[in-house]
Amino acid sequence: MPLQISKALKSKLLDAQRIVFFSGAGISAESGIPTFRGEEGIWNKMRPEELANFNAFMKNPDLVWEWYQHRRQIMESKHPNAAHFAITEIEKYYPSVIVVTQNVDNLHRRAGNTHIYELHGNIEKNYCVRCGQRYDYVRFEERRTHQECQCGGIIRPDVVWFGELLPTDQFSGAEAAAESCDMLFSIGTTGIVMPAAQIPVIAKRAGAYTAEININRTEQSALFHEILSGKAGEALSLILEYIREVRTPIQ
Ligand code: BV8
Ligand code: ZN
Repeated sequence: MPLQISKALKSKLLDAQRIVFFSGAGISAESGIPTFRGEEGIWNKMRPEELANFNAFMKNPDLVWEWYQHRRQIMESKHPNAAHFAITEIEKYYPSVIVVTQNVDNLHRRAGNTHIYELHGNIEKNYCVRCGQRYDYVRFEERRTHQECQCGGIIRPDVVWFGELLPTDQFSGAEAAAESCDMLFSIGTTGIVMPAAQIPVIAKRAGAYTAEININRTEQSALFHEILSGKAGEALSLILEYIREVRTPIQ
């Protein structure tokens, strides 16, 4: 059955002023970036505990560094897809459109979104564990061995590992956005990882109309007013098409 937008969702899109798009790895799947927990998920081959945590990194920096270099290489050759670009276009039709992403792949930024909270960091950013010196958007040729700072400290990716706190400015900004939006779309996330998965709960509690866009049901599906069961690119293009029919661009 082709994807459709319900009457309720249409009327909300007509009157909304502030929309939050909450995204997970599934929004980047159509760009060719593997998700974490799908059939081809990267967590299937190796467990997050082994790689995406600080102790694993300090115990075996080369292994973890190589994994991130491998993922950077994948991301370098990929591009934002229709889902990312639809959100950038939707920005033109509403006073406030905010992206809250769990992804570290930088694709929302590359698609031109202007207001983004990166809850789990950004794989293109790095810093020295010892002195904090930043090495953002530096392209390290060396793939296998970890890199050291001038001070001798180890350079790590600026992503949030399991057991690490989320950047407070990012998470509090995302919470405030969820508390004050009229609508929240949750796109391509299993809704497992905390505290990120709280964002749709906060929005709903604050009275926002919430919709989930996913190719599967998730642990959070029961939370949402509406489920759009389909691919992110397709669903968001359909939503953009409807918005273009009923609203005029404000910027
Ligand atoms: C913290 C960055 C506290 C690194 C990531 C037990 C219960 C509750 C919580 C915990 C617990 N034990 C431990 C915790 C806390 C832990 C946690 O939540 N664990 C989970 C696994 C249970 N959380 C943490 O550790 C967080 N920190 O809690 O600190 C603290 C307190 C005091 C003092 C110190 C600390 C930090 C979590 C951050 C981890 N970092 N990433 C990196 O990327 O390398 S998480 C990682 O998972 C990614 O960020 C990813 O975005 C995120 C969530 O995954 P999803 O995005 O949902 O991706 P997934 O593959 O799972 O799903 C894809 C979905 O897309 C699927 O639903 C699929 O159907 C759908 N899909 C696929 N294709 C499409 C599609 N949908 C639409 N269209 C398509 N085409
Ligand atoms: Zn240093």
